[in-house]
Amino acid sequence: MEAASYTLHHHRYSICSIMVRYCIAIRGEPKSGMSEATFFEKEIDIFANEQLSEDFLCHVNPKGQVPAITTSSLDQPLYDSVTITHYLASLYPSLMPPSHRQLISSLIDLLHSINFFSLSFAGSKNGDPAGHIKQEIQRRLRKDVSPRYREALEYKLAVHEAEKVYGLGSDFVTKMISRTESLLFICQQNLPEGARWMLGLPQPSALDAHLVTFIARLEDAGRTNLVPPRLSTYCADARETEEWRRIMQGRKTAPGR
Ligand SMILES: N[C@@H](CCC(=O)N[C@@H](CS)C(=O)NCC(=O)O)C(=O)O
Repeated sequence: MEAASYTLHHHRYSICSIMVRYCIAIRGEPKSGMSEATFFEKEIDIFANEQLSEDFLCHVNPKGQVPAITTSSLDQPLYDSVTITHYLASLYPSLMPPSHRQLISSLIDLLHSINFFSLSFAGSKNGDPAGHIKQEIQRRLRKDVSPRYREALEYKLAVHEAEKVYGLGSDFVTKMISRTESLLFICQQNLPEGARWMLGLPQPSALDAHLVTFIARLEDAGRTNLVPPRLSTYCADARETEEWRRIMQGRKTAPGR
């Protein structure tokens, strides 16, 4: 049987894309009886609004976000980093070893109940990224576009209002900070003394891929004060690994930080 091949649509400074890229980098051995899959990367320049193109919205991700995976192995593209992670774990079991699957999955869900955009961009000196994308969607909607593209842009606008524009309100950001503190407290309790990886597992799991990226983003966005020292060391050690270096190529998780 021919090995499956996947195209990951991503952006180098997208936190959710980095989470998935790190999962792929640490994926380990394929499930027994399955052959190794091939992963190609396609960069979508979200800073130049490529995620708003008709092709991307209609054929890759109606939410107009990265990461997303397209493949001939599935009827539909896959999008949302948590959904993609579960799919990857079904192919590469060490991402969610059966003995710890439930805990890994619930901690990843808890982590993703935090709006990363709020913590990354609230009070940003680099303009208003949420407003900029909203204006671009509205600009395209004023043009003579095909009915399917109009519908796709209207859906994207609704998603964007709910997830991004709303996410920058100060009460909402305060709530996200408090969720972050609770999450990191729980995670620290699940990092046994002296352990390299969460839950004391011998190799990194999907939880490490999501958590390391999240902590790295907090630090790169100037929110180091939210990170307990032991988790900061845990993240710094992970950032020294060959897998992290390979995907990040010496970059931070956000530009110009
Ligand atoms: N819940 C989604 C969030 C994806 C997301 O918001 N991606 C951002 C980059 S981190 C994006 O594509 N932003 C461009 C936009 O919203 O138009 C996931 O976990 O994948």
